[in-house]
Amino acid sequence: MKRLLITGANGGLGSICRQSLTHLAETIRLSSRSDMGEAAEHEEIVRCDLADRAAVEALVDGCDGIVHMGGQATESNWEVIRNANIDGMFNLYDAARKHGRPRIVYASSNHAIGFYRQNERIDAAATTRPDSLYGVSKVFGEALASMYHDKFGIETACVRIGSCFPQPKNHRMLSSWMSYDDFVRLIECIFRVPVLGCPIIYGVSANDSAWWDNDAVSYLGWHPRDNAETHRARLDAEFGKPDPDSPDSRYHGGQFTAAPIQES
Ligand code: 15L
Repeated sequence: MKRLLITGANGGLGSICRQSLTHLAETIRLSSRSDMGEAAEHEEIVRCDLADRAAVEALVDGCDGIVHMGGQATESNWEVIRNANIDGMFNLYDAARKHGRPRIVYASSNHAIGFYRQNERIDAAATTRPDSLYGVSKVFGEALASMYHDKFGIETACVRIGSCFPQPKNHRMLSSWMSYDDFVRLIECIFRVPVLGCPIIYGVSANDSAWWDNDAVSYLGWHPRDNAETHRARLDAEFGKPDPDSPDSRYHGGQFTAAPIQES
């Protein structure tokens, strides 16, 4: 690509993208609401609030790929969710429609299906069961991506990211964890495949106890290599046996299923 836009470049995964995706484009344009430091030679830095429609139009102009990591990444009150994940998503997609229809990686989340029980294995065809306002906003984003694909041909990989951290932090993440290396390999596959479409992809490593089936996207050629199981002994030693009645042991979405609606 000539220019790849990474939104949310200061977030946990945005920073990984900034470090690890330089080989995908001649220029990487980075956006965030906060200070991103000095631009490297191949970088352009744009401070931008996704809720600002005109600013997002200018941000997207000239980009032939987008990795959309921006927005609110956990549960919050409705105003925060709406600005970042509803208005922000619309602004991004409508700008993409007007400016060359770039291919998009959308950071959706397992919280779009968080109310499935941990004894249920699901695939991309499963009905959504969001576990929070945040999860609802991720379902909205997937629906928006689908509409912009069907109507305007914009291709999006809707990645329902599990728990993408350096290592699993608790027993739930033995199922939901995705390593940074598997995440980067996934983004490479998404931009390499000749025809992407608008698939739902579960962002999860090759964990022995994974709940999510990615058979529908085997055409991407993505073969995750890491396995959270290698962390089980450490987690057992640190936390002991998990409480079977805790939301973290019951539902795919863990604690998000028990989060209250926050007043503004
Ligand atoms: C998410 O969607 C969050 O962005 C992340 O912080 C984790 O909480 C993750 O889900 C998870 O479910 O572990």
